[in-house]
Amino acid sequence: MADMQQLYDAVLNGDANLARSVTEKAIEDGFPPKDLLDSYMIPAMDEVGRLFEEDEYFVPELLISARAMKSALEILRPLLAEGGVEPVGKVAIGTVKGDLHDIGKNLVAAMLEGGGFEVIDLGVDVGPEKFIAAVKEKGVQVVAMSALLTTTMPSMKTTLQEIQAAGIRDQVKVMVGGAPVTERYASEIGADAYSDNASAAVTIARSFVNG
Ligand code: B1M
Repeated sequence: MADMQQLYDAVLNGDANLARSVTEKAIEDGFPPKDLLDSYMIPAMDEVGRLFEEDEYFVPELLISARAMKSALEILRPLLAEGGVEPVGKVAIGTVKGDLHDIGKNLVAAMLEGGGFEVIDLGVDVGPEKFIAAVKEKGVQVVAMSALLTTTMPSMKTTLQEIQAAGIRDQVKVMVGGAPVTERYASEIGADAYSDNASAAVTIARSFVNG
């Protein structure tokens, strides 16, 4: 019988191989995929977020936990889709035009997935047209933009202006983040929220979809 505490610990400690093998064993043993996610993996990621906020975990620990979570999720994702489990919401995330940094963006995407969101990862160097297409064609409720360069931060403003010009601003909440971005900048450009870390981004996205 799979030891489910091991799954929680594997995500918490960033052990991707163990996370994968316990998940495989649990599925073989007949554990419902959604229980694995809701009762062990998401609580472990919540704990990772808490430890990060309390300065007990740092970026490397976040990254390895996110990787462990992702490797177990790869097994669960098709099973969850089959079971018709609805995601809590849909987010399109990308690093803005001109910017190729993706470590922080990937971490935010993995934490959002861990938080039960369907994440459409648009990648890096993402222009306004791709964010707009995700809102129009995929029905995302949240657009999340990341920038690591002071020279690419204005792409966030341009994207917001183009979302407005496309007439879809009221259909979507926009969140921004990345090392040089500030709360003040977010409010100046008319974003709905700023987040300085991946775990807070999940809390904000949840507040958006829960009204
Ligand atoms: Co670049 N780089 N880089 N770089 N790079 C920085 C950002 C820099 C600060 C280094 C420095 O000079 N000290 C500097 C920017 C200066 C500035 O503009 N103020 C810089 C520069 C100048 C450049 C180049 C221009 C260098 C050159 O070619 N001359 C070039 C630009 C390329 C381009 O993008 N067009 C460049 C290239 C690169 C590499 C390709 C080598 C590599 C990126 C690899 C990759 O991402 N795949 C790289 C790296 C690794 C860095 C540093 C060292 C690390 C960035 C990182 O990954 N941090 C960085 C210096 C530093 O930060 N110490 C630097 C870890 C990551 C987890 O943190 O992304 O901040 P971060 O994400 C956090 C939060 O910000 C937040 O959550 C994350 C987790 O808590 N967050 C969000 C991020 N996005 C969010 C979105 C949200 C919410 C929260 O929702 C919307």
